[in-house]
Amino acid sequence: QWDPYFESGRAGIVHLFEWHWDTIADECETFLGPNKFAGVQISPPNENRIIDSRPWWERYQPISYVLGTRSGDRAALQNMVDRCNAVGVRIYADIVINHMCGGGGTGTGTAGTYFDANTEDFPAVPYSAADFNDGNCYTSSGGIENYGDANQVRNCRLVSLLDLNQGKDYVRGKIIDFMNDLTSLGIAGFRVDACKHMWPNDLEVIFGSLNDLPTSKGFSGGSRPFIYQEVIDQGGEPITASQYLSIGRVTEFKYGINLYNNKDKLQYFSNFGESWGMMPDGSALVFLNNHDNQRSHGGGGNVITFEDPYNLKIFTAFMMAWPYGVPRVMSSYYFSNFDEGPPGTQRSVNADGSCGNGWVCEHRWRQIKNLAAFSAVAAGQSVQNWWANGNQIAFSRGSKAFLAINKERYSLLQYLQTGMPSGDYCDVISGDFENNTCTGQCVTVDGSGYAHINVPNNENPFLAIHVNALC
Ligand code: AAO
Repeated sequence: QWDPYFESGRAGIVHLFEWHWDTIADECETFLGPNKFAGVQISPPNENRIIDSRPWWERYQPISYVLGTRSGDRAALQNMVDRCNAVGVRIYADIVINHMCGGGGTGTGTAGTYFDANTEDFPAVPYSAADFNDGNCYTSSGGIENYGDANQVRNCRLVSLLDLNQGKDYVRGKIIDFMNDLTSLGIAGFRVDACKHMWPNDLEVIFGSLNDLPTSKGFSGGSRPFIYQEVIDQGGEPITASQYLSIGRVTEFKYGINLYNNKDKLQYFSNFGESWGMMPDGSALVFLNNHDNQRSHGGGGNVITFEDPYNLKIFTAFMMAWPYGVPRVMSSYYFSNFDEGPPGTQRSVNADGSCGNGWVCEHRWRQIKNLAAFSAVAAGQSVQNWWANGNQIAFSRGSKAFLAINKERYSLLQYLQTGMPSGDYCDVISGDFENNTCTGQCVTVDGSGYAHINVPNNENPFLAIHVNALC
């Protein structure tokens, strides 16, 4: 449950936050597959409560496990998964199993199912009041009041969301059926929402009971669904990420904060990873920002987002080049308030490959787009030839790939060991390598592995070469 089952030659998961299934299918075929991205994290696929203003966060209020949301219905989901798998791009579903919708009120969800949140009645599952944790929560409000008390964090309501009791066999069974339904469609794994708010033992039983990924969808026999659990651990609370490491991977929230806090101290990064107080490499799912903290939910602040393109590009390059964790790239839409839902129209693609209609599409920015192929080539190679000079660094991944970053106020002009075989390589940051043609600067590596490296102090102050892109 730690292996994302990337196809070989692929790297990186892109979170296509709030994208429609049909648009994701197109993106797999026309962009993600050709550019060697490995996977997509999709928004929650099951029915949610409709909130009048249609905020993004209504997706985190399940009404049933029927597959129908504003991203599309079951048929569209199946079609997307098949089309993405066919071009080597895996799909991982964001799933909300800690709770159902917020308390109070009645209504109809996005798939047309009736619910009553006063009596905790969700007939399409079905769940009724006995399936919720109310009797196990001892705060006066019934909600989480103190993150210092693990019992209430796990048994009381998170921001009033009706808290399911995963200790019950019946509830476990419904969650298992839901997850098995998704993998039967060819979905390769899950980002599991709000794991801090569930008991690790319950999750272990649930995830341990899942079917293997189906061989009929191209997975090899015995493949366990990939699991990455959302646990926000920045220290200071009794619930820690380490309590979940035996179950699957965990989102490493210290990663983005460490990058942000040290963004002008590149020379310190030579041992970035576990020795910085983060979880072991094989446990981590890493990212610069996510859909919450880019808009001040679930913490926020102190992270690098698309609003700082300079640092976003540089540190995405570092993330994709450095061997720690499974990297995830956030792909956003523009917003002017923190609740605003996605644009009403699907992303369009401009002549230069960027997106229109209000979608940011960080993953399409040239300097980020070209990192998937770079990272895939580097896989399995160790960091070598580390070089640092204040706020300038360079390193190679074995003899396959080489990255140099310049955050000083002057050009980086050095004769450096790249570790690579002699040849003329295409810098895939200053340009592209497409149809065997390089539009970026050429870097000549001599017979001893050295090259004259020139990284100007401009808006793209880094350089990346690898053995699959020659001039
Ligand atoms: C909405 C409304 C609510 C309403 C509710 C029900 O906004 O007013 O009561 O509906 O009607 C999302 C939105 C919520 C939304 C919800 C449901 O963010 O606003 O509520 O959908 O529609 C905690 C959880 C974490 C969670 C995060 C947001 O532990 O799991 O809150 N993230 C996931 C999703 C998220 C989603 C949900 C869960 C719910 O990614 O999109 O909510 O499905 C501390 C704790 C964290 C805690 C934060 C909460 O963090 O450690 O565990 O996250 O507090 O703010 C520093 C600290 C850091 C600390 C942080 C904030 O950074 O280092 O540890 O400050 O204090």
